[in-house]
This record gives sequence, C-alpha cells and structure tokens, in this order.
Amino acid sequence: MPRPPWPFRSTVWRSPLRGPWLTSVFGAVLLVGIPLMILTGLLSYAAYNPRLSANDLTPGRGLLGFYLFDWPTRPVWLYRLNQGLHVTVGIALVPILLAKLWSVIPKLFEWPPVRSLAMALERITIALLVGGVLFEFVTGILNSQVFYPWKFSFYEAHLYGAWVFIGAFVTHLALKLPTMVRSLRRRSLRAELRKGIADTEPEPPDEHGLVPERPDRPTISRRGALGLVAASSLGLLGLTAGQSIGGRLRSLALFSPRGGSYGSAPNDFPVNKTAASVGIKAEETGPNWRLALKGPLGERSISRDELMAMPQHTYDLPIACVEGWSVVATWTGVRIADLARMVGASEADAVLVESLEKGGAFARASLSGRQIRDQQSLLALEVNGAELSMDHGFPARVIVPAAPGVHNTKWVRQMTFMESA
Ligand SMILES: Nc1nc2c(c(=O)[nH]1)N[C@H]1C(S)=C(S)[C@@H](COP(=O)(O)O)O[C@H]1N2
Ligand SMILES: [Mo]
Repeated sequence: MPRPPWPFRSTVWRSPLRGPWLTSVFGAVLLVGIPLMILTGLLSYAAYNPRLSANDLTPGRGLLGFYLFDWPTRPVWLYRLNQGLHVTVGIALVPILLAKLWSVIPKLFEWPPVRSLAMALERITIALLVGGVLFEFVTGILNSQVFYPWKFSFYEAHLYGAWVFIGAFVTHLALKLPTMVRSLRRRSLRAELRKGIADTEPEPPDEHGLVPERPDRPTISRRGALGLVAASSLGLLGLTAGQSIGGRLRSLALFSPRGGSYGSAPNDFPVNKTAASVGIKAEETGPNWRLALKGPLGERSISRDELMAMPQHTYDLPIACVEGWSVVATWTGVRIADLARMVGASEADAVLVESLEKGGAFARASLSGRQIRDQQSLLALEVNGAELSMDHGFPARVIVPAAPGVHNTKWVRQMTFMESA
C-alpha cells in the first residue's frame, strides 16, 4: 500500500497524553456544557416570540418551531439568566472544545478515510458534529462581539446550524456514551492529578486508535494539560461573566464589546445602536413628536406632555441583549396596558411597535398579549430618575419584563394593537 499523505500517517500524531480516558474527561465536561447550550439556545429562540409576524426572522423554519410557546414575563430576570448562561458558558467551553478536538485528531485523519458502510456513516456524523460545533461557536462568538463579516442572517444560520449539530450530537452520544463511561472507570481522575511529568505513561493501546503506536516522550503531564485547559476556561469565564452579572465585575469583562462609557451618569449603561448611527434626527424627537396609537376604537395621537400627565409607574427591569450583556435599570413611564385601553384594545393579542428608525432589523417588534397586559410593561420616558438619553430611546421606548433586549424598541413612533396576530 502507498504511504498515506502527511496528516493521515499514524506516525504523525504521537502525543503520549492522547487516549480514550483523556478524551472522555473532556467529553464528560462537554456532556454537561453542550446540552446547556442547546437548551438556552432553543429557549432564546422561543423568547423572540417568532410566531408574532414582526418578530419572525426565520420564515423558512417549518417544523423547527414545533416547541415554541408564549414566552413568560416572570421572573423578570429570565432572559437575562438564559442569555448570560448561553454566551458566558459558551465562551468558557471554547478551551474544552479545542482540547477535545485535539485529543481525537488521529481519528479525524484516519487512512483510508472510508473502509466500510458503517465507517462511512460514522464519518458523516463526525463531519456534521465537528462542522456543526465549529459553525455554531464561530457564528455565536462573532455575534456576541457585534461582528458580522458574513452575508447570511446570523439568526437563521445559527438556528439551522443548531439543528444539524443537535442531530449529530445525539447520534454521537448514543454511539460513544458506553465507551466514555468504560474509559472513565479505567483510571481515577484523582490519581491522575497526583502524577507529575515523570510518571506520565501512555494509556494502554486502544481499539479506537487514539493512543499512538509509537508515543513520544511527554512534554507536559496529564495534570498539566488538564490544568491548562481548566485555567483557560475559568479565565475566559472570569473575563466574560461581568457583562451579564454587572456591578464591579463589569470592568473585568474585557471580552465584552460593550465596555466603556455611554453618556452621563444616569444614562451611562451599554447602548445597542446609538441614535446617530441609525440616523435619528433631533427634529423628529422634538416638540413635534407624537405617539400614534391604533386600535379597534381608531387612532390617537399623543404628545409627550400628555404621556407625562398619565399615571406614571416605576420598576427595576433588566435590558438583556442576545449578545449576553445585561444591565438592570430603574424605568419610569406609562403602562402599555393603559395605552391599549385608550384605543379600546384591552383584549389585544399583539401590538406592533414601530420606531422612528427607518429600516434596520430592530426598527420594529411585536409584543404578545401577555406582555401587553403585564403591569410592569412600560413605554418608558425616564431611566434611573432622569430623562431618557437620545441613545437610550428618547422620547419614549418600550421596556418589557423578561423580554430579549431587541424587543425593547427605542424612539417609538407608533403602536398598532391587534385582536388576532
Ligand atoms: N429602534 C431600535 N430599538 C432598539 C434597537 C435598535 O437598534 N433600534 N436595539 C435593540 C437591542 S438589540 C437592545 S439589546 C436594546 C438595547 O437598549 P439600550 O441601547 O437602551 O441599552 O435596544 C433595542 N431597541
Ligand atoms: Mo440586543
């Protein structure tokens, strides 16, 4: 038989650390982490209430929306927790994922690539698994960094990619779980963590081809390798979590693109899209601004002074962005339910909220009947005891408990209440 090309030679991959036990240790961590990613990811999608037309960014989702439900408004920190976990844990899983891939490199370069039908099926699963996980992590992380170098819609691609990955993940789990449990039983983690480099022996030869035929001498102990991966993961966690937890930790969130300053004190918290960047002009938000309300009783046009004269309510509510950052602020304004009543829409199932912003994916959003009727759902006029700043949505912006940040439309121009969406 001719010699296989370079990466496919079994003599290329010679780390004495590789073996089913090490792979299974990383696998066990991912077995906790990946299902958490899947769960919070699917919940995040449901939180968008994509059954309301203005929110549907995946027109072709078909059966993938089978589990969608009416996203609740309590507890108010629900989306904040969900998305904080999704993004923070996702970033912290990167070193573990890379270590796991490193540990199985010889399997990815088997030669000949396909020997039987069973092997062909296994390799297709692996291709979807590895391709899927890399696609999901790369698109997710770039999105959390507010960086969109591609032409496709993140929202659609991340959802479709997730389902491809979920299918491959479940298959992989069913095939490998017994091996994982067996391999973990063979060696004690505690004993391994006591061994230095001098005692680091290769694992016994295995039928999976992870242990090299001719192992090199170790350049790091297994303990050292596990420690390096764990420290990288915890380091990333520490440098990310502050963007969702807030307080003093926020200044540690070096991986958050939403650091820095956003105006003077009460309004100094992260901004998604400044007024200037979306072309909001001062004359549109000045004394001539009117809020248009539409409902079964017809149309009303309301000035800001008239809104200020209505009963005002104040609640502490988070803005929680899909990118993972969140911040709790004290919002004051009129209840959306009170606005609904003014146009005879107390029973509305949905409201379409439109911004002064022209075009742009976030210029409009729908809220559900439950969100309209929640007494903490506000059209806010003030934040933290001060007038809303231009960047936070002056003259008026939506704030709804437990909703994704993107549904808290800023610079509101018009609200259309509908009996049936
Ligand atoms: N009109 C309009 N409203 C908007 C946005 C926008 O770009 N345009 N961004 C949304 C997103 S994605 C988030 S996370 C919140 C952020 O609110 P903030 O900028 O006041 O912190 O506003 C939401 N409302
Ligand atoms: Mo957002």
